[in-house]
Amino acid sequence: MTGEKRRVRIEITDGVVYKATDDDGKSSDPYVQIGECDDGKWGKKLLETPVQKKTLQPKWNYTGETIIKMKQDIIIRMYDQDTFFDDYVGQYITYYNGTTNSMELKLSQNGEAIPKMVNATVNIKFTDLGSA
Ligand SMILES: [Ca+2]
Repeated sequence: MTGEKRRVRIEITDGVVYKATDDDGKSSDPYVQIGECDDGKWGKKLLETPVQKKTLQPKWNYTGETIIKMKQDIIIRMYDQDTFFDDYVGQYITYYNGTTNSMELKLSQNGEAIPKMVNATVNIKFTDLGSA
């Protein structure tokens, strides 16, 4: 049912960054955040991976648990960690449908389902752990 709170395990295994954002033009320090999406905007942060240093093929092998409402829009977004201001890489906007699901997300500037320009990909698995 829409709005029902579900406990969810989220595994963020790895990904690819297509455009290096570090000053040397060769690498990035990527990490991924997942948050609630309210009216197309970033809302409450739910999870965040550690940073993978100096790589365009990050392997986070991260597992976290959170609570997401059914049909709640969520944003999966990637940043490159920098000393002062982290660079935004891209995002994907979807919603939680209550099923166990592995997918490769294509992250873009605006997070649309079929982006014209893909900035990065992220492999992610949602496992539904029941009502919360
Ligand atoms: Ca960096």
